[in-house]
Amino acid sequence: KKYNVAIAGATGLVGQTFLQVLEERKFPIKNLYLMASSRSAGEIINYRGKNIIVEELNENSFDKEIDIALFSAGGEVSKKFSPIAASKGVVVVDNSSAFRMVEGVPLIVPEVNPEEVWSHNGIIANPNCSTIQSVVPLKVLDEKYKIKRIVYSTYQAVSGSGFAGIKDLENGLKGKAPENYPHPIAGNCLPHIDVFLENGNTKEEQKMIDETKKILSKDIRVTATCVRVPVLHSHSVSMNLEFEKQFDIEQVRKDLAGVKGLIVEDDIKENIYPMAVNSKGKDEVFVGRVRRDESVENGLNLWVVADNIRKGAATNTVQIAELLVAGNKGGNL
Ligand code: 11C
Repeated sequence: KKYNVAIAGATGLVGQTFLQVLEERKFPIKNLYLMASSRSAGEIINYRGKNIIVEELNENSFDKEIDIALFSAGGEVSKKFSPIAASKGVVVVDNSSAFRMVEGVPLIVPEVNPEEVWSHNGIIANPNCSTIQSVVPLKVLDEKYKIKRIVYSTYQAVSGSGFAGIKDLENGLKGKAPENYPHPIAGNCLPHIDVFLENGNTKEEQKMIDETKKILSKDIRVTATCVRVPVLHSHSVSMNLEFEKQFDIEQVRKDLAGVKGLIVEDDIKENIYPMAVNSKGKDEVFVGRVRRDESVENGLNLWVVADNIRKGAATNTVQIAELLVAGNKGGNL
């Protein structure tokens, strides 16, 4: 069976990557509709040799027969148009933060909680990029050793801010002032991703905290510091974990090696560990620097890297759509 698929936000960085990933993974598409704001409407995008005109996303966009819509057009656009699409029988997989924490909206990382996809009421949320790559190694470790506390410290690429972030870094390297960030990102680290909240966390930090608990279905103690670094592609996350149960470090390496979609790169004698430059363009999550934190009982440190636009956004969204398609036994998705 083939499906009618729409992409909302088709001209953005994630939207463009949706197209690449759908093509690479041979997603069973009957008709593909590309949608964007009026600014981009009329642009022509080639998909598998066919020119498709980008339509303006509006209230009537979902009147035609569409099975699945992949949204990556920002939270406000999702809030407005995802419910309209869902009310017309479309299943929306939304990459924005608009519905992630809404009760009844599944928040899915296919390696972690694929079965929850079926509890949807028309909208399924794709988590924040830094959360996605972080929870992939956590499920097996929680099942075996019971996580007590997580400390995340992130090193996030400018592509997390879309084309505007990339432009700020490229221009900054030529000595130009930033337009997207409040300070230069070239030669700098900004402990500031998204807006600041009442409790002093940034929204990005709060997303990692809240989304981790929702995806793992567990009220774990989590804290995060999220930092924008002058890297073009791929986020890196240092994870400090504390477990209730004892563990054997060699067994932990084996546990991680057994996780689908996770690649262990950990040979310090050969200077092998995950790096942003190597994970660019890949769909897997990479983990290394697997070692005991000797300052606490049952403490573990990990270094986790993934392409934020692929596994952190487009690939994870398409994988969610693949779950729907694989589990569809002829009825509605
Ligand atoms: C960043 N993580 O790197 C953000 C981008 O909630 O989907 C994605 C924001 C989100 O800036």
